[in-house]
Amino acid sequence: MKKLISIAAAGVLLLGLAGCATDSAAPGGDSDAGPKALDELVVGFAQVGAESGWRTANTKDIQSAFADAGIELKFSDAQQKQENQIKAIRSYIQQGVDYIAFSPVVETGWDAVLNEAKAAGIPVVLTDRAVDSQDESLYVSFLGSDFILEGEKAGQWLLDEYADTSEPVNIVQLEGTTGAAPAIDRAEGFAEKIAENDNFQVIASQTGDFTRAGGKQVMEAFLKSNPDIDVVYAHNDDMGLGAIEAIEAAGLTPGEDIKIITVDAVKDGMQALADGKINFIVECSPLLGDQLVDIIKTLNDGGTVEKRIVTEETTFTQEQAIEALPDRQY
Ligand code: GZL
Repeated sequence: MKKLISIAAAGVLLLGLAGCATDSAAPGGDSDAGPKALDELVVGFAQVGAESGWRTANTKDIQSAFADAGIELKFSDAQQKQENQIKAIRSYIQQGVDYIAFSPVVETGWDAVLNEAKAAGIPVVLTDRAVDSQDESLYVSFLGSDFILEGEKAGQWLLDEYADTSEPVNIVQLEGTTGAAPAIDRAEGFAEKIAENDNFQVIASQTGDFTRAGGKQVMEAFLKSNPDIDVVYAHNDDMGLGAIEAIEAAGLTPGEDIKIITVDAVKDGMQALADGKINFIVECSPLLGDQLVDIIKTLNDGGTVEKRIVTEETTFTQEQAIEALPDRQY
């Protein structure tokens, strides 16, 4: 009799384990039970920080999209520190959320924590910024911009603007956060494009960490050590706005004595563009919330999503900014 009971108990244990393995491997819940109701879903989002107008617009848009969808969003702000994002992701794994989404502050150093999410059966979606991991199974999808193209668009404007110039054009570059995908790629795309005109030379390049204060501080140093700067290429509006403060403090006229190109097209940047203090802005949309909700809903329904979903973006001249400003959402 004892033998019979022990075999039955072993059988129940195996079934239970099998059931557990199926549950933990199923994205967003138990694949046998089908999709969860949206109000049962929990998503953990690890945000970079609140370093720029773009970031605060991105956070607001994601939070309102999940609120509108009735999906619980756990949110963390890493103050631009990778260790804080990793801590937040680990905490979401501990809490057993259904999905994790995050914008990696830098490209490298994510494999360990993403493998922990994978082992826990929690699908991960990258938003805004990418990781350089060789193992693409560590995330379901990347949703964001083509930063190389953004850099190329900035460089193309310069080529057109100086098409008839035979004089050297001295450019200083305000880089985004060191190691961040937008900083790496916007520099790459821009450099490739301006190489088409050998009058262009980047005489100084340094990170302003995507902040207005950082852009101002670096631009002050550039102005002190470079007497004849023609152009500033800033990887985001906030650093460009900081550069404007430094240029004006030096008694020069931004947009005229020194031309400025930035990326993002947030309201403050567009206002400076309309006022003639910035000459050209390449748009980078922070409005990723609805697309992220759609990805989560599709996965929850057992569907599949594209590995890379690139957002639609445009560019703005001073005239276009004057027209677009009244309807600008962020
Ligand atoms: C780009 C985003 C960048 C913005 C900056 O998608 O990661 O970070 O261009 C923001 O304004 O700080």
